[in-house]
Amino acid sequence: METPANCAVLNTNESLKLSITNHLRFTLGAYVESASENDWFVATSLAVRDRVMERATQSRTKHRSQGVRRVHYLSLEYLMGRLLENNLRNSGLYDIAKQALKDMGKDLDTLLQKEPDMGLGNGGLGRLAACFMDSLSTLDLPAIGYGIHYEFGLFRQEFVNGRQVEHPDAWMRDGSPWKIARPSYRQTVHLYGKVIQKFDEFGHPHHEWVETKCLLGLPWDIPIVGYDSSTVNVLRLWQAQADEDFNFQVFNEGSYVDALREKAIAETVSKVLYPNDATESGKELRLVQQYFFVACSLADIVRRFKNGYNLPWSEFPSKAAIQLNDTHPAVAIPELMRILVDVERIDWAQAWAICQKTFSYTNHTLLPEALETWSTALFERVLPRHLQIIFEINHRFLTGEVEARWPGDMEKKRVLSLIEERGGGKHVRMAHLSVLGGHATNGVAALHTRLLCERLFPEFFELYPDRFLNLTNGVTFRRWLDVCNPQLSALITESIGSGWLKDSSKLRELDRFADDSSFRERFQQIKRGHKVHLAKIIQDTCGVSVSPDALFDVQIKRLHEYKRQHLNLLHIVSLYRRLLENPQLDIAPRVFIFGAKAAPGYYLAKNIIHAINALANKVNHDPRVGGKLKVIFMPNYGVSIAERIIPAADLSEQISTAGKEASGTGNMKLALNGALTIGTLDGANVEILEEVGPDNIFIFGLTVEGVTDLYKRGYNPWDFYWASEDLRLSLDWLASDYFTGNQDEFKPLRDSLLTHGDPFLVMADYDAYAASQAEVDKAYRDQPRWQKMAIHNTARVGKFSSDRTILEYAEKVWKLPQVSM
Ligand code: 26Q
Repeated sequence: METPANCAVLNTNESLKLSITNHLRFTLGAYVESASENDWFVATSLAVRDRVMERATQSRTKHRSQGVRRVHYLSLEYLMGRLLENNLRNSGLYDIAKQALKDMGKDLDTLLQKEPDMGLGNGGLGRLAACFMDSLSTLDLPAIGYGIHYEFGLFRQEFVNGRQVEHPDAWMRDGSPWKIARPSYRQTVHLYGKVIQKFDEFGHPHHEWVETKCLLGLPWDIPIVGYDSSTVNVLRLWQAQADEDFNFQVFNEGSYVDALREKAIAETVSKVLYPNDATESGKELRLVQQYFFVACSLADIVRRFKNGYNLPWSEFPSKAAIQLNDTHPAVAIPELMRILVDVERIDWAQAWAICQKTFSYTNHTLLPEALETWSTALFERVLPRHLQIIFEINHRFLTGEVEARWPGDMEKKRVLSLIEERGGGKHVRMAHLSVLGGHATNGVAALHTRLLCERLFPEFFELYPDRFLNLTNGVTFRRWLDVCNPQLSALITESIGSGWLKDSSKLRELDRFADDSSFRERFQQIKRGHKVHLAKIIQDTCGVSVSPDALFDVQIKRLHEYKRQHLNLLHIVSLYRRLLENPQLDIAPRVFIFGAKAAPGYYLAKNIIHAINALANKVNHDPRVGGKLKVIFMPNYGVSIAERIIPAADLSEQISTAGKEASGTGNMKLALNGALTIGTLDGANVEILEEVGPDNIFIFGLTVEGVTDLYKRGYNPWDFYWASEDLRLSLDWLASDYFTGNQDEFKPLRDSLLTHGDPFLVMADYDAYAASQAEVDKAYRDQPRWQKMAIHNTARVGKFSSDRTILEYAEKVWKLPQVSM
């Protein structure tokens, strides 16, 4: 006989029904008969959570009792999206839940749409962290993700007269059924204050950080359910709270209101995600956010080490690996040094060795403006002791290893220093700190890693060649195929078995089906089904009707000049113009689909959004184009909208200036779902080309070397302007008053391409891009050929599973065991 307690969490129809109705009645206080859709969504999520939490506890217990090494992933961003469908599919509960709800008169798929996205990130870096969490649990690797419990995630985007308007994203205004507060693991964080040197009774000096301000960090845990695995790791997000004791003094002085104002200020620390995907430097709150979550996370890791084992500190790295997701959490390096040297009183050299064995760093960008630096003046005010530690690390490095390798070479010292001197001020180079403070630095695609070694860190690479390695990014095939495209997932499983979901190399077995016309027909029908669905969404959100038989041409990613949405835009203007000149122009009908948010202060990016919307407004209402052209800008692009667009895409735009896009991951998701790539030889496109073969991809434009040569020769965009009539007319038309009635509206865009030197070589690549687009058009009109190419894409991108990436991290960087339950 089952005990009632056990009955409550069985994976059966009856048990799930009981759980859901119990949550409706006892957790939410609702009547089953009159509960809202949102109540049903919450109750269903809680019923699933019940089934998952026990496994989270078991995983933790097992990891602790076996004393295995864990990886601690430190990231300022996690773009988790929705969790219910993912957790249902990964845990094999989807069909049971669907039936159970149906029995109670509810439609699961409708409830799934009730869930708000957890959008605690900007773009690729944040979504990568989410894919990695999925793979870590799936592969039974012991892991904890640490981040910030932002009250407001990335802004919600609206268009008003074609312009981006930002609104707050109150993702957890109604609470979230997935997160659980852990008040017993609350941490205290110190900030500001000053450092004093003290001496013990033997005359040995040490440092004390005093007169600090205190903050509390409350952890919220989110269970991470792997696919077909018993491991449930957690994502632990810190929320800032005021330290009530600290304010007691003020209360006693009768300044009740002042005290509460202090409290409100303390709580701003985890209030909002910075909506930039390139550095916004010098913002004190950002530094405080970084240190706040790093200090909480390290204290948590240290607590676990001290309570769990009775080991000397030298064994710390054998229990804990810490991965820095870009330099954003790099203050963890001086923080661990502070704990070891000031608190635990370990000598410097030993502490430094522990640090280097513990940390590793992933670089996500080569763009000089996106490399984080902090002015030493600001750093000293917020974290005085940490700045001292950084200076000491730097002093020992420059006078030790650098001097030994390049005696007397001041130039080498200048370029390697952790401190940069510019414009009269000193700045801490967080990337240098990250390379120096760890044992591994990796880039996120082969080309990017090569450029990292050759161009960004050549002297560090000379000094420590073994410290650098490539770990090409990947994406989780569960969310980006099984969840978002269950129809294709089922067809693949029917054709080659379900092994591909855990071993993506098996997808290659699909390759031979490219020559099977009945398979091609089914593959195409699935794509068409998604296009019909997306067309409906487009109709509902944009009020534009599009044909599912048109070529769906998709560019979805953050808006940035280097990603060159304006290159795409110029080509559409050209098509529009050529169609008006010649209404008989024989081209396959196309729907151009954009999804992109611009950083609120990125003026030119917002100008490009406005230009695309203005063009869309004209094209979509112009009867003369005969339905051959539509332009759609889907507002509020995010994970959930991506899950609708990606399965419906025919063409994937990956058109960054060569050398600027570190990897890209949307390129992988789209290829996996059978979209063909039009792209430059940049980031992971290079490796996608290697995998799918040159016949199944459209590559154009300058290479990294071509870009360098062009700059060396002296780039003049006017040369290209005058050389291409098509380009000239398109750009001039766009910048005229035709699209908005105001001839100055898109002057910033035009000026950036001409008077301001076109830093991302849009003009230089335009003709090659247009020619490549003509090839796309030709290929699409040969549908059997196109379908074959699409199938080869799905079949050949198994390399880009985040499982492969994570297994490489586990083997080469973290040295982690797989621990099955
Ligand atoms: C830094 C300081 C202050 C405010 C914001 C930031 C900040 C925030 C987010 C800087 C950068 C980011 C995000 C960068 C990012 O998403 N990079 C992308 O990472 C992907 C995963 O590796 C790559 O595929 C993309 O090529 C890369 O652009």
